[in-house]
Amino acid sequence: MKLYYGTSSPYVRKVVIAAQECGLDGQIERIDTFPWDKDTTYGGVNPVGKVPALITDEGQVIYDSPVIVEYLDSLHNGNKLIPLSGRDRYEIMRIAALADGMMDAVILLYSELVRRPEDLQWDFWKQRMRNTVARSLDALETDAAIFDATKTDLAQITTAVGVGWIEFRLAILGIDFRDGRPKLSAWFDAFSERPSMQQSMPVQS
Ligand SMILES: N[C@@H](CCC(=O)N[C@@H](CS)C(=O)NCC(=O)O)C(=O)O
Repeated sequence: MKLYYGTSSPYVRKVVIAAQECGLDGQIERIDTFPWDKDTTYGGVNPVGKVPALITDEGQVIYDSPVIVEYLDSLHNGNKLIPLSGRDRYEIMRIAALADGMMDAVILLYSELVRRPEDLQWDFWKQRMRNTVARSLDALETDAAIFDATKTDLAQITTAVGVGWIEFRLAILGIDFRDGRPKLSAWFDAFSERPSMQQSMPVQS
């Protein structure tokens, strides 16, 4: 399999962690991709122009990150990252959607702060994204009550890459996810000990 990859993307990190937790990381070749490059041809792989995308051994193209994780989860018989049925399946998918939505908001905020010239930045928009991130983190503080760092699933992986990225970009965003969120904070520290987390730390690209 081939993974269109970026070293600082939390969505890519989600897939890398999932692959390792599923015992599949040795089967994935990484293709370094910078979707913001003005000359990139990556839109021919994923028309939306976002990493990650996966090419399966059969040549099928799969995106975006939740779909890739579901595909990887179908390739092994161990502990499933997404339960196949029942209430737990929808609870895990809901929390993963919450953490994905939080990442979407924080990345829009980051893009506004870093990619847009300061005199063109829109304060209303930045505050709206900050509010979304704060509400989502508060909801994850509640959801962290059911997290168990000794196990793994899509909800925990997505939350970990989301809050990990907020911490990675702390100096630019000025958002301390730990502030007033002791459960989320303690869970993240414990979950971060997993080898899949240690071996996928974000790196500035
Ligand atoms: N929903 C997508 C989001 C992926 C995404 O936003 N990737 C960012 C990198 S962190 C990207 O490639 N951005 C390039 C762009 O927006 O043009 C997923 O889960 O895979």
